[in-house]
Amino acid sequence: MVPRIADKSLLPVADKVLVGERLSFEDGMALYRSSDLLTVGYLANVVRERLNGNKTYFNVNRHINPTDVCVAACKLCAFGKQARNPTAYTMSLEQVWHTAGVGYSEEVSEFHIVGGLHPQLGIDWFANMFRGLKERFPAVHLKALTMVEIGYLARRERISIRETLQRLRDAGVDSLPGGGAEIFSERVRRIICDHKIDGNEWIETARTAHNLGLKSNATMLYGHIETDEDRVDHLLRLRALQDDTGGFQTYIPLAFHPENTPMSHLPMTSGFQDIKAIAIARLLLDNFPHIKAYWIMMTPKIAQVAQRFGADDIDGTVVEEKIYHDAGAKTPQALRRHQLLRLIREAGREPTERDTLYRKVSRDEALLTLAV
Ligand code: V47
Repeated sequence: MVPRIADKSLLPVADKVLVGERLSFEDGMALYRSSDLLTVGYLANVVRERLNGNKTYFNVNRHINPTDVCVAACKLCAFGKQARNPTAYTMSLEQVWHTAGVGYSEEVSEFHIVGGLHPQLGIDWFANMFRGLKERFPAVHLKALTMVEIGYLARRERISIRETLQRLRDAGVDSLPGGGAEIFSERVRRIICDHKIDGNEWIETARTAHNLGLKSNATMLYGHIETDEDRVDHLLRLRALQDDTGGFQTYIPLAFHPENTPMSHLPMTSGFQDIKAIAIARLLLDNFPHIKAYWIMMTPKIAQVAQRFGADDIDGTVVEEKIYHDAGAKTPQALRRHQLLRLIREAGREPTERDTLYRKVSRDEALLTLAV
């Protein structure tokens, strides 16, 4: 039974969603223009349950940011610093390996490794870092380097994107995270991140990774100076690539955090916008298996509600997040496993621990209750 639809402009969209028909650019615009959050969310939840039933996925992961030195100076970012900034840091390889081990337990299944575009760190440094991590933590999946870092390394080394990815894969990289996509619109990119690869290069780098058998994620940064048209365009360009390669696993909408950035005059996104970003993504990205409500960015409270509005993943324990906390995020830097389980269960969902490739991870619950 379909609930009463308050916003009649959504009727044609609802008809399509309920029979599994693909939505158009205009449908995406109708969804963004609508304030009928309950209808948008209801439709997204139908698709979410069709694809993922009652499961909400999470993982036990650790973020590692080897350096915050960055040549790009993006207006959206509070994390990257110039090398001469006295507060900038770059870890030695030993420090990276040590950081990976801090708080490490057999439970950790993923290291999420991203950093700035450091002019002195070449591909050999990264390859050694990944080899060293694999030697020390052979069972941990390395989800590392955004398309932007791959593009920068390739240019720096004067080698192709394909060769860059091959060399990093041979050194231990198992998949790529979804960062750096920001918003593909040229007009907006010129203002918020003009020194990094453009939208087409991001897409083509992802295509090359997928063609080499490397899975990746995708993101969109919203809540700054982009329009609804830019958002829908971004999502449809991701959908088109996914039609070609099938290499994306999950999509993560990232709300802009303005504090400590050159765009600090902009307001934070609202809960309404955050929930809409999840729900509309679930509806437009019909070929993405998963939509993640990243609790660090959305707050645990909104990420929990999002599990009824299209999301089926809440990310992981994270441990030591820097990019959002440098930009003023007030969320904790880590959540324990039992806290994630509680959030998910209270949303009426079935917590399902996964590895990075969404394979189910089974644990001995009796041992875990001792560990939490
Ligand atoms: O690439 C940077 C964004 C991204 C700000 O793939 C900002 O599983 C908001 O990509 N306000 C990094 N956003 C985070 C990211 C991510 C996170 C969780 C999971 C995965 C995954 C990927 O954060 C950056 C950039 O797009 N970002 N600065 C800021 N001030």
